[in-house]
Amino acid sequence: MILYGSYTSPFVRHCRVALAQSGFDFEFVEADYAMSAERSPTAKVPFFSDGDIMLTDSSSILKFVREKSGKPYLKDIQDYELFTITNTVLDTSINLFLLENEGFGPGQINYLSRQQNRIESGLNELNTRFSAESDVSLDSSLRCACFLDWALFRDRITLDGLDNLQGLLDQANQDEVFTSTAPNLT
Ligand SMILES: N[C@@H](CCC(=O)N[C@@H](CS)C(=O)NCC(=O)O)C(=O)O
Repeated sequence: MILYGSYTSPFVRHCRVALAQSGFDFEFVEADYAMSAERSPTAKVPFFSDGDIMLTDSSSILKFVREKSGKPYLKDIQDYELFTITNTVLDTSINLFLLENEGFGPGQINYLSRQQNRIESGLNELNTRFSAESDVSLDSSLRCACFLDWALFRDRITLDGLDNLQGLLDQANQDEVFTSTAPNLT
């Protein structure tokens, strides 16, 4: 099994954690923009190969790894819903981050201020749906912890007043597999 990606991507991190939890032997290969444009139809990381199987999205990679190791993946509709809300907030945050690096922000483009509002409303909603006791073995919780840690690392958010999300992240940080994949360890 080979996982291709970057050390800072939260999508890649989630796959690294799942692979480490599975106990499967896998190789991690750093992929730059040129390699991902050549190997993935969406020109994004992560992408993954296992023999003839080629997967190009963190969600399909996670489903493959969880099922191959006999573990549940998004066990019920609420787990799935939380995963997808988190993904939308994460995608939006990354989109804004990349655009701001190119000099475009919410101050200049209306759509980007809607994107910024989406991040704020999404975070507030996630704070009501997760708790410090949320089960961090679930992929919805793990996706959220990967998002929060990335957004803090990139100074995109604060967790002031979002105590449940802070509690969820604190809980994830008890796990050595999670901490060993932190974006600041690059
Ligand atoms: N839906 C994809 C999203 C992956 C994604 O957005 N990856 C970012 C890195 S965190 C990327 O490769 N961005 C490159 C670009 O936007 O050009 C997944 O879940 O794998």
